Amino acid sequence: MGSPFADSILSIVAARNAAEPEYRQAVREVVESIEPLIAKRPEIVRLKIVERMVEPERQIIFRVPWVNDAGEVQVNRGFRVQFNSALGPYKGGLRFHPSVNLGIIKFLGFEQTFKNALTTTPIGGAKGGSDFDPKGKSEREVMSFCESFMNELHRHIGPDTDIPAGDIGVGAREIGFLFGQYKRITNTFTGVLTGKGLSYGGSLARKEATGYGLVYFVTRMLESLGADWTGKTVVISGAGNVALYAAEKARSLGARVVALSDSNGYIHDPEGIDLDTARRIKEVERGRIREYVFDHPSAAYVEGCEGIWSIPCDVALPCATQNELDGKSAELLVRNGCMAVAEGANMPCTPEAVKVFHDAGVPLGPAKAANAGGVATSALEMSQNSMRLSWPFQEVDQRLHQIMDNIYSQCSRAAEAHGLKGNLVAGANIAGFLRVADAMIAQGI
Ligand code: NDP
Ligand code: 2IT
Repeated sequence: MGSPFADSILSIVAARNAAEPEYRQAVREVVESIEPLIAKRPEIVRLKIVERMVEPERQIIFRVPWVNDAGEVQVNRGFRVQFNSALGPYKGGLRFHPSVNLGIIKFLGFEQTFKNALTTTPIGGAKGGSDFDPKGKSEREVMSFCESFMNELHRHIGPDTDIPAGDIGVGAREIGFLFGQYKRITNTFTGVLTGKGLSYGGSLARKEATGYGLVYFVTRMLESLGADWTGKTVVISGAGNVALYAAEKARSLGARVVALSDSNGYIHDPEGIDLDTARRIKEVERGRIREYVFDHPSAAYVEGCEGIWSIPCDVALPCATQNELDGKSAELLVRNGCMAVAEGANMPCTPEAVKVFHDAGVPLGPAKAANAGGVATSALEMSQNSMRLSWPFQEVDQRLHQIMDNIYSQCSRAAEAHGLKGNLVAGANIAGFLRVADAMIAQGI
């Protein structure tokens, strides 16, 4: 039981979104975190700001028909949830994964709104995607799906309206196919998507940005403990865009990354993972992480993902997917002496895991702060596209670094100002919420 305010919001959300547990989980965390604000800002209650925030501005669900290589017609479901435009045009990624449904997209869009606010760039929150599984599909099948997806999506997006990007299952290849189809249909060449290839308007450092940004954020967490990356043992789940570039940056700062995973299992290389091999397998060959041991027989491959958290480490970075790190795994990490955890994925820690870390005094960098470097750099890509120029890698990386430092400062200051010193989860929720709430109040009902 929370306060009457939290209970009333959560009961509305439960009634309206009964079949969407991930969405309700994301809302609960924010609503409980902003409790200390509610007494200080009565207009938030009077103007029903939270009730308005938990109802997306617009939800689009559409049919995506396409033809596979066997000549058979396939039908997938497409989504775009335009959550909140108080701070700018809708912005957020597209996820292509068989587990995608409306509740998953809504949890991601809700989180995105506050994350984007923390970046202090002018972007609202959205998310989209499909239950299409790009795994095992030919290049032609992926292209055919992307084109069909854009045949409907194009009428809902635009460089000043809604700017999608990548997420799980959507990387530079898919963004290219989507961009090409948008351009063909609309006869415009604009920055309507981010994460584009460098030859047609993409930003340098966007590919690296989420992983690098995560590591910049953790640098500040380690500093608060009087520590740095040198000699730290790091466990990272996932082996996709976020995981690989978090690993690269952590290693460049002197850490040893000993584990990576995919949805089948994990590799453990106590000497430190050879990232060239990992990148070749995942980025070039689109293979499975188990193939790593063919080149590095001294490393171990273990079937199943959860066991990755039993590997002793100083820093744990869950970078695969939601609810991948539960209470039991959190207890294992704490028992093995883990000193900091930060979420590269969106909502990877279950509420039980979050509680274990808090009770043990292990700092936790929440997703909407720690992984905001990707979307922040997407906003930098939008700026470059609007100006029709492109900044050097170092300039984008420096801006990213400043943004991540600023996000950390906002979170730790907001936590302290509300009597929750060190609680970065509450700090991120309060700071992000306030920014969106103030803009909503200013813009009327
Ligand atoms: P990728 O598709 O590049 O990689 C995803 C990785 O996570 C793969 O290794 C994948 O394994 C693994 N994975 C996906 N689903 C599951 C699952 N159900 N169980 C176990 N492992 C799984 O995606 P990203 O790296 O881009 O995204 C990873 C996380 O980071 C997501 O939560 C995403 O929302 C978040 N994120 C991404 C940003 C970005 O800029 N790309 C920005 C901010 C957050 P497999 O190959 O077996 O599917
Ligand atoms: O979860 C996220 O922040 C992303 N997938 C990146 C979104 C974006 O618009 O770059």
